[in-house]
Amino acid sequence: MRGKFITFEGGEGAGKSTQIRYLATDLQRRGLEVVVTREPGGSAGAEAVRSVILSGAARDFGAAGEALLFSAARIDHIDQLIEPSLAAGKWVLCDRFADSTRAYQGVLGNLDTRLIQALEHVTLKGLKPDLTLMLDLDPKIGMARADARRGKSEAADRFESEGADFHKALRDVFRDIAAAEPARCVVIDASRTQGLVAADIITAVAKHFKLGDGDVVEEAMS
Ligand code: Z5A
Repeated sequence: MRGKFITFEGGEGAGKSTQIRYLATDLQRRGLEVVVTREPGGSAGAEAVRSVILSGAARDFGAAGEALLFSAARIDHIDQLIEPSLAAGKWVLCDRFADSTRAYQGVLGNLDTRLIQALEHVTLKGLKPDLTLMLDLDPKIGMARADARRGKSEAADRFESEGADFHKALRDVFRDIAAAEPARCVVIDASRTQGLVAADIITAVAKHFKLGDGDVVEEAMS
């Protein structure tokens, strides 16, 4: 049986990477095979594109140029990892996916919606997440978490260095995407402790896919 495809979206420092680990543990304990991956990246070719984009070297290409690069990376990621894993019955948990292109390059980059739709058409070839978890957090808190994690010596990357207005607008865009596709998206309040957020996510996933209760929920909350 084909596996399931779950994506995590949200602003900087919302806790996506942290929460993917909790969910992966829960699903593995249920006996499911899980693949954890991320965008940009997740395959050799896409990781190479990731370092170019996050270094800021492609910033001068503008939003359209960056959208093309994210799309090229996504094609490799889907072909090399996501589709083969789903076909093998694995559950794929992905840290960011096409909603990030819609939000960062599409809306905040002021690109024509038709360009984003055309890119999705050629890139995704019909692939759509079965579930998207939108981690919603005040960007001030998210940026503070990311700053603390990065430490003083490390420079902010291409998107971390955008201003407060950008990150505030981003939060609204992700909320709008979730509101427009309620059957696919669940908004999670990411302002609480890691355990409480994990418990919410595991409950949402169990409900969405009609799984029984897992044992990671109580553990995460303790
Ligand atoms: N991008 C794009 O523009 N277009 C696209 O199509 C795609 C991406 C796919 C990738 O950056 C950048 O590419 C991203 C969008 C853009 N830019 N930004 N900004 P990335 O992969 O390097 O970073 P990220 O995706 O933004 O994730 P992140 O900064 O690593 O944040 P996170 O994964 O959501 O959070 P985390 O690493 O789990 O947690 C951050 C810190 O907070 C860490 O120290 C945790 O221990 C802590 N944390 C986590 N949860 C909590 C709670 N609940 N309470 C307190 N502290 C917590």
